[in-house]
Amino acid sequence: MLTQAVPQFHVSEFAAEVRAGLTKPLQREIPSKYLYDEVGSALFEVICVLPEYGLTRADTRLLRQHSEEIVDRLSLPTMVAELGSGSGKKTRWILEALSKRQRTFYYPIEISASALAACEKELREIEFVSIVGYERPYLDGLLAVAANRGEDDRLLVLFLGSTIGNFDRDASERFLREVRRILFPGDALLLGTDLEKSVPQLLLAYNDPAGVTAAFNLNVLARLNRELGADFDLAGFQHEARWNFRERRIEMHLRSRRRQTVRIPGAGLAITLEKGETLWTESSHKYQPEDVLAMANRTGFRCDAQWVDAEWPFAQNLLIAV
Ligand code: AVI
Repeated sequence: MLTQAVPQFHVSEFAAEVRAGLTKPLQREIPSKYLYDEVGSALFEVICVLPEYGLTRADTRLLRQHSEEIVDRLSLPTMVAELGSGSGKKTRWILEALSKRQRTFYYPIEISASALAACEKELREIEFVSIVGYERPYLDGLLAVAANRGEDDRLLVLFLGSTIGNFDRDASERFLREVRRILFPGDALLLGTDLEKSVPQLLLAYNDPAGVTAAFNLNVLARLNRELGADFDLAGFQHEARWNFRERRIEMHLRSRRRQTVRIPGAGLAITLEKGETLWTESSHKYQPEDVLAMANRTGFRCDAQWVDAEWPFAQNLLIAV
């Protein structure tokens, strides 16, 4: 696989965002993208196989069952760009279906070099598929892919796994509009969205009894210790998953078990946390199937088809740029 690399997070950007988040007046935050260093990405892979977290299996099941039908709905030839390919396991089904009909160019776009390497290892043996990875933020990578398209090429963008749910609702629509601006009418976006389900089921999915999600969440503090010289005592924090009824999202927080002062020299910061105060680390929005149709219409797409998993409410949505 060829990889087009561009340096990602400069330490200064990381430090500035951590500083901005941790000094917010009402609720301190750490941006969720910083959960995914090498350790965090490995822990996320384990979350995906936990019995309590059905999201990834539902996503994969839908792709396995419906890839032929999805591909039948596309205009060919189509090149495939994936925003956040991760290990690439789910993408196999689409690439196999597409490569039966045409030679297929696949462009995974990832900020993690190790995830890109894993993705290429997973998919490189599929016949008639060429892979060129882009180690860049999503929209930068997509712009680069679109700039190299042939005159007759259509583009299929994959945004799987309900990563869209980790954006605030406004930000998710802004992001879809940005994606749409890069596409031509008739191009496609396959969007995975996790659907609303019972609150106890959701809470268990984000606070599993084996403690893997807790480790994933706490690792962000370990990362601040490693990369910004912070002195977080991980034992002084408790992982918490809560359902926000108004916003219809799971929130992950880290609750301080005592009043404590933490120094983060790399961000030029020292903060004092009260006992019980939380650091908000992630939101995971959940949808109704019709929310996705409305969101598509508001952002320059129409929903061509929607497939919902029977076991774990999750929808695969094929959106066409209008
Ligand atoms: C990557 N993303 C869709 C996951 C989610 O479900 O929001 C991240 C995650 N956080 C905790 N468990 C999984």
